[in-house]
Amino acid sequence: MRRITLMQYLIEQQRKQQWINSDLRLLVEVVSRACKAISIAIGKGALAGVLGGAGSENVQGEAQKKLDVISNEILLEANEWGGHLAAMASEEMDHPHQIPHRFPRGEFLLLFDPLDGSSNIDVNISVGTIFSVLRCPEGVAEPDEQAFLQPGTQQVCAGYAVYGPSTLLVLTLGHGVVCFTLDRETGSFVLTQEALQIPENTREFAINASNMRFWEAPVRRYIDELLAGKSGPRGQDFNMRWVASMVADVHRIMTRGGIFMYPRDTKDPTKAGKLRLMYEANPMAFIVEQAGGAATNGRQRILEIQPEGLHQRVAVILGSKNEVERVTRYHREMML
Ligand code: AHM
Ligand code: MG
Repeated sequence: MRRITLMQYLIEQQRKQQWINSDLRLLVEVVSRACKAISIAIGKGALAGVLGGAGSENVQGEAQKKLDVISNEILLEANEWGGHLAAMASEEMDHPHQIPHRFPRGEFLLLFDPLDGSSNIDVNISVGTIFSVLRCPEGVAEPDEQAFLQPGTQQVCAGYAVYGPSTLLVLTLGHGVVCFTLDRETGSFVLTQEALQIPENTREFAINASNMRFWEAPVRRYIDELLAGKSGPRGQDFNMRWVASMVADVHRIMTRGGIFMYPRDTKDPTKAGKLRLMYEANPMAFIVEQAGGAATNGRQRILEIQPEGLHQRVAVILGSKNEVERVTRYHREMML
């Protein structure tokens, strides 16, 4: 079989399909190189003294891990100088990061969660990087927060890296989803799966059930029905999985189907959910839809939500289409 590296794949997308231009190609290449560097740092673990807390908090008041800070730095430094970006935004930074004036500016905005699931780092469980690419609005020279507040339908590219037994890069340019595996010997990402498709039906669900007492009625109903198994209204048994790294949970769903839910709950009425819209929910929703799945917040399609803040939280229900549609229907029937 012909080995196609990420670079070859992108050049072909630019040359034959004309889905991307040189700047977007460079952007994806640079992000993939940064992911490789993050993968190496994570792989060294305790040997490099990178485990444990950084002693700081991010804008959401969450304690940062050393690797959160390192991964954020790697992505910023890699992307600053290439001339492909107008600005960047990250889960780990309060405000957008401007491109230093000594470098040329490009047309794209890059958003990322540099190390998602980082509470799993110290116990050696899979973590990942999630990213989303938007166009900078016309005529905006110094993109502020407002420039980033575009609905997910405007994304031109999204992807995630999973740092697990293998390091994978899953990518969409808006024409299906492809997966690359890092060849640690050559240092290249090699195409290992094309046209990923999420099965429409599933018997597997992912939710943090410790929050059950805070769930809203439609989510309770749905999960109760699944738990009732064969003798319940669904007439079949369901299996549960929860890694607590969204990238790992979503990648399982991309591979064999399933439904992932981090619903809105009553734990903290000021928060619409736990996950962040701009650099977690939107890129994952784009990827999942491109693989034939669905993604809603129970009330509407995630990609159509008009963002109000860079770090805004949102409920997330995504994965196998028929299950996501069922939960969304329960919300429609029970919440209006
Ligand atoms: P993070 O971006 O601070 O790592 O938080 C997001 C993570 C997701 O990866 C995961 O799905 C979720 O938080 C797990 O939450 P919980 O610990 O409540 O189960
Ligand atoms: Mg995260």
